[in-house]
Amino acid sequence: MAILIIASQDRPDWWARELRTHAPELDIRIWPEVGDVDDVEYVLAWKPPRGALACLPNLAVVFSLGAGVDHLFADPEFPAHVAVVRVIDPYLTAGMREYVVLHTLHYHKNQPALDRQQRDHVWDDRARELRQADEQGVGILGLGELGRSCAEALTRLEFDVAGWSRTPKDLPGVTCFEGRGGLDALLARSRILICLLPLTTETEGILDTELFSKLPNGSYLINAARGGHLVEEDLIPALDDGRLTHVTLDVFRTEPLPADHPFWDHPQITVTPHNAAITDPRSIVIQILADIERHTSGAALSNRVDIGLGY
Ligand code: NDP
Ligand code: OXD
Repeated sequence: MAILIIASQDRPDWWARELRTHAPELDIRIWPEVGDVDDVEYVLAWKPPRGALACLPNLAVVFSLGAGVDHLFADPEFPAHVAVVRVIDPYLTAGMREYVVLHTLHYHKNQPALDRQQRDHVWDDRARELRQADEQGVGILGLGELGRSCAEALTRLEFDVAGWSRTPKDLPGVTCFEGRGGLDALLARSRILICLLPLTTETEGILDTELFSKLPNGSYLINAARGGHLVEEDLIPALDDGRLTHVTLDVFRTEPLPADHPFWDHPQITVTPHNAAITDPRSIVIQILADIERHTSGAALSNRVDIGLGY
């Protein structure tokens, strides 16, 4: 039995080192040095090249090195019979919670306008209408592992939090909406909209002109999910016509964001390099090894993805 790491864009040596620290007896290989393909039963993957998984005849489980699994299903040759396990990890959840709280507070405290005032040497302490946190409607698209934790943290800060999911939810202090029928009501009350959805055929391109038109005028957007959620060409017109005031983007259709992309220099766009929450091999590897043990003994895997739903 061998474990193959396919993560050329995500520090494969670090993952290998962590695996070897905890299980020195394992046969660990790093793509593209696969060796005998028949040996490989488990793969740790982040954005594997097209066809890389399909050529492993005895592959049983793919461990996504992120919470999202769209990077696996983007491969048209993805072998649909294998099990997929994704990351659910307290450090990852904390990282996202911190990112979302940071940028929500940035908007709540009107920081983009204050930054402009400092640049222009303007002292104006009345530059925004007074709005308390409990008058600030915050909407979260996606109430899964990450969305729920962000909703709880923002509720503790007394924001007026609502969330949207595919199936009904009941979260203390959070107004919950579900399904396509519930989306408009969430948008209408969200001055700060946060996207934490998985990228699937249902959610691709959801952040578009039509959605922006249903938000209160002058809203803020934080997209920490996937670049594919945003219709990029719809964003700058929505900022220009005042529908949106400022947006924070951690994820992009093309990553790294090309140096000549207009988002880099736009004064109303904050760009971060897909680092809202980072998987930490030190904690994930322990989970992966436990799952391999479970799989070997015929027990159920943890955090298994529903391939039909795509998340
Ligand atoms: P989960 O699978 O736990 O949660 C997904 C949520 O989205 C669920 O509430 C689900 O609804 C909802 N959802 C899915 N499809 C739809 C739909 N069609 N309509 C309405 N709601 C829908 O995912 P996580 O919270 O763990 O992660 C979310 C995403 O965040 C990841 O897929 C990844 O893309 C991104 N991410 C980004 C990172 C970064 O650094 N920028 C780091 C980690 C993750 P239901 O509960 O009903 O199933
Ligand atoms: C993830 C990510 O999906 O880092 O975990 O984007």
